[in-house]
Parts: sequence; structure tokens; C-alpha cells
Amino acid sequence: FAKFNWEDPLNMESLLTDEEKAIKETANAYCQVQFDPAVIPEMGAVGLLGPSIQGYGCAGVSNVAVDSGYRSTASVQSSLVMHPIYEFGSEAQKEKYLPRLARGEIIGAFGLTEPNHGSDPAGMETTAEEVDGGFIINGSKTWISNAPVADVHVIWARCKWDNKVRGFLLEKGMKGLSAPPIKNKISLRVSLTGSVYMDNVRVPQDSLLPGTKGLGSAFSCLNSARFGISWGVMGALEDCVARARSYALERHQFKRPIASFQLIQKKLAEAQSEVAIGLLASLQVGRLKDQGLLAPEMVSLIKKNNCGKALQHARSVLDILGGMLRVMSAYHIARHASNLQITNTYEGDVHALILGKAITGIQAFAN
Ligand code: TGC
Ligand code: FAD
Repeated sequence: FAKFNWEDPLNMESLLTDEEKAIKETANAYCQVQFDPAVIPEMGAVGLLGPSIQGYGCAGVSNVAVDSGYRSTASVQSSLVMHPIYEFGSEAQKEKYLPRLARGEIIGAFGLTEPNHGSDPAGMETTAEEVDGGFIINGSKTWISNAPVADVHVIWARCKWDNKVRGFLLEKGMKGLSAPPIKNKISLRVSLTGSVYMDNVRVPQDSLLPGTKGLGSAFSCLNSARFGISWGVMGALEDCVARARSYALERHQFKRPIASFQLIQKKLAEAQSEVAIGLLASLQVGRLKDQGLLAPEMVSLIKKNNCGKALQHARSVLDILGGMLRVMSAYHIARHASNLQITNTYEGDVHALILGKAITGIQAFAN
């Protein structure tokens, strides 16, 4: 038999290429430092921004090689800003924005959610009106990651001339555009979140992403970001297990390490099993994505499953720390558990409904 490695129970490493292994190691080493806005250009320098895009200064690696460390910031920049510019932008827009976004010299945000329309963006109230030489954008977005520091905003608006949703690139400093921060979040505190207000913002003709054709274009960006989340949450749970294990080996009760008790081992075994299974599921979806065989429902499945399992088991292994909430490991596991609550919500908490529709053929979420 092969030797069992608890840190990689199903030997996922054996399924990765040498390039993917090297990128995983680089990203893992890089993610050990504390967050600071100055790290965004650093992320660019090690190839973590827009990593699967070909050309325009991006790394052009496979979908599996994309590590999810510092995931929210990197994911918005890569999947929700660079991806739509790459997929739906003109050549001039790609040249103008992609290399600087890839280097982290400028920061991007993605504005889909509105105060009255979260799970149901089809109801959006933000509008674009065609005027001589450009458009006028009116509306507001909320819960937008990176918005307070964004240089460029991908804003989704309903176009008054044909009632279709399209994407527009709005730049910081445009008259009528403001992006104040939402303060005092109790989770994902390291990621900046804001509102975006657009009061008669006049944008030029070339701010329209010409390839966007309805809400499906916005949803296709979410496929990419949700895929990234499915990896990132497993990374967070992996860290929880490693920290809880170390504590359980050191902490003694009844004259034995608490790691020797069956109930503690059960918690660790169940959590690490979910990590192994969740990562393999994401790997399979990544391989299918690279081969052009992806169905969006597959992404819903791994997003829903991995976020749910990560939250459930992060909370479970947090119990192993008992009352020792002053130890660093407990702080980190509690931080992960709090962040994981949000990963269920953002990028949609509607995936059971999407899967339910695919399984039954009946749509549960609308008329
Ligand atoms: P529906 O009629 O189902 O679809 C409208 C059109 O879109 C197409 N489509 C997709 N295309 C590509 N990928 C997907 N995943 C797609 N899902 C749908 C669909 O084929 C159709 O195309 P067409 O050509 O027929 O018009 O639209 P609906 O309005 O009924 O959608 C329902 C639902 C619930 C699936 C959708 O509204 C939804 O996904 N809601 C969740 C919203 C959400 O996830 N928002 C996320 C905001 S961004 C964010 O949270 C960033 S977090 C950032 C961070 O990491 O910090
Ligand atoms: P609601 O839509 O009001 O949902 C509330 C609850 O009702 C949920 O449990 C939901 O599952 C449930 N529900 C809704 N409809 C149904 C139904 N038909 N059947 C059963 N249950 C239903 N958005 C962006 O556009 N860009 C970003 O960068 C971004 N970043 C974010 C960062 C953070 C930290 C957070 C918290 C959110 C972010 N979001 C972003 C918004 C996020 O995508 C929304 O919060 C999410 O889509 C849910 O919308 P909502 O908060 O309005 O909840």
C-alpha cells in the first residue's frame, strides 16, 4: 500500500501537472503574509491576477492552477473584472485595462447587486440611456467588493433602448459616481466592500462592453468566480483542520492529549474527508472547464457543496479549542468560520434552486 498522507488524503497532488504544483507552492508561500493594499501589485507580479487569461500580460495557466489565497480580492479582479473585459471587451478596452489589472496597478470592482435586487438581479433598476456620443447611467449598487478603492467598475445596467442588460466600464473620478465604504462588517473584514452610486454619470460610447448581450453575460462571469470560491473555501477548512489538530495534540485532559479521544478524532476525520472530496470535485470541474465541457450547474454544485461543508466543519473543529479563544489557532479558525458564513451568501445563495431546476425541470424561484 501507499503511505497515507493526512494532509492530502486522496493524493490530489498526483493529479496536478508540475506547473500546477509550482503555482500552488508559490501562492501558498505568498499567502502566509498579512493583507495590505500594497500586496495587490505583488499578487500581479507573481501572476495571481487573471491567471487563466491568455496574453495581455497574464499568466495563461490552466483553470486548476489558480490558487484561492486572498481569494475575494483576487477573485473579483480576475473573474469579475478581467474576465468580462477579456470576453466581452473591444481590443482597445483589453489593451487599456488588462495589462494594468494583471499587474495590480489598478483595481477593479463588479457591480451587479442592488439594494432591492440581490438573488434576483433580473429586477435591477440601474439604467443606461443613449445620448449623443455616449450613455447616461443612473442607479445604485450595494455590497460591492473593492468598490471604495476601485479605479474601474464593471457596472451592469438595463439599457432603455431595448430593455437588455449590458456591462459598462466606469472610471473613478467620473462626475456623479461615488463609492463609499460599508463599514464595520463582522466578517471578511480584510476585504473592502462598498456601495456604488451613479447620479447621471455620463460615459463615452467606448465604455460599453460591446460583447455583452443580456444578463447571461453577467452570469457567465459568476461561473468563474464561483469556481474559484469552491477551491478557496476548502483552503480555509484545510487551515482550520491543521490548526485544530496541532492544538489537540498539545492540549492534555484526563492525562492524555485530547487528540487521543474519539470524539475529537471524528471531528478531524470528517472535516478532512470533506476537504479531500471537495478539492477533487473542484479539480474535476476545472479539468472539464479547460476542455470546454463545463455546465454552469456543475459550478453551482461545487460552490454550494464546498461552501456549506466548509462552514459546517470549521464550526465543528472550532469546538476542539474549547474555551481557549485567546490562542492564535482559535482566532484563525473563528475568523475562517465567520468568513465562510459570507461565502454561502455571495455569488448567490440560490444554488440549491439552480440544481433543483436542473434535477426536476421545475423552476422554484420565479413565476
Ligand atoms: P435565467 O432566465 O435563468 O437566465 C438568464 C440568461 O442567463 C443565462 N444564464 C447563464 N449563463 C451563463 N452562466 C450561468 N451560470 C447562467 N445562468 C443563467 C440563461 O441561459 C439565460 O440566457 P438567455 O440567452 O436565455 O437569456 O435568469 P434568472 O433571472 O431567472 O436567474 C435566476 C438565478 C437565480 C439563477 C440568477 O438570478 C442568479 O444566479 N442569482 C444569484 C445572483 C448572484 O449570484 N449574484 C452574485 C453577485 S456578484 C458577487 O456576489 C461577488 S462576491 C465577490 C467576492 O468574491 O468578494
Ligand atoms: P436576498 O436576495 O435578499 O436573499 C436573502 C435570503 O433569501 C437568502 O438566504 C436567499 O437564499 C433567500 N432567497 C432569495 N430568493 C429566494 C427564493 N426564490 N427561494 C428561496 N430563497 C430565496 N455583489 C456584487 O454584485 N458584486 C460584489 O463584488 C459583491 N461582493 C459582495 C461581498 C460581500 C462581503 C457580500 C456580503 C455580498 C457581496 N455581493 C456582491 C452581493 C451578494 O452577491 C448578495 O448579497 C447575494 O447575491 C444575496 O443577495 P441579498 O444579500 O440581497 O440577499
